[in-house]
Amino acid sequence: MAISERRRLIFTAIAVILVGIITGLLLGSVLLSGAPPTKTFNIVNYHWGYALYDEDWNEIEQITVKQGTTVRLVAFPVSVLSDEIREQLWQRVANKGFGDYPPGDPRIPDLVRAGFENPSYASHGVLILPLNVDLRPKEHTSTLEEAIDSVEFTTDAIGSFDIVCSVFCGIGHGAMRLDGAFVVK
Ligand SMILES: [Cu+2]
Repeated sequence: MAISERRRLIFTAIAVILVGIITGLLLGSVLLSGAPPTKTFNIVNYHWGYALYDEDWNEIEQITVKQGTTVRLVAFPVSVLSDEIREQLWQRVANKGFGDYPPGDPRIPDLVRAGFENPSYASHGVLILPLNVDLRPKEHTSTLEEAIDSVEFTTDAIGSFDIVCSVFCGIGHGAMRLDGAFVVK
């Protein structure tokens, strides 16, 4: 074999190996840098309280995510939920009591139900002040798009954050809060 031919073979071999290494590195970096999926949580607000659900509508006690997670929060008014879930939530109001109505007062679900039939039944807000989240879902709209409100953001600060109401919604407004509802670890 002539020297120049051998040299050409060696060069070709080196070139093939280099291309292989570079392709491998590029593929690896693309796979590793793939952004983690967005985590979605549903928040329902009602007279007067909040209920939290994961993206499959399993109820959860609090939203817990790791720092750096991209989170999508979707806020729903009770008017878009099933009668069954609404009754469940109003029963919670009865268990807590409000205003002149003591905890467990059996008149409360009827009162809230009657209020809900009124087209001006108040809407509520989902405010997480330190995270700049302020969602304003609307009751009694004609489309779901008008009713829900959502936001997407990446968690930055570690901590435990409260949800409070940002819309003056009546007698239970001051009590409408969920302490430690959003936790970033
Ligand atoms: Cu309010």
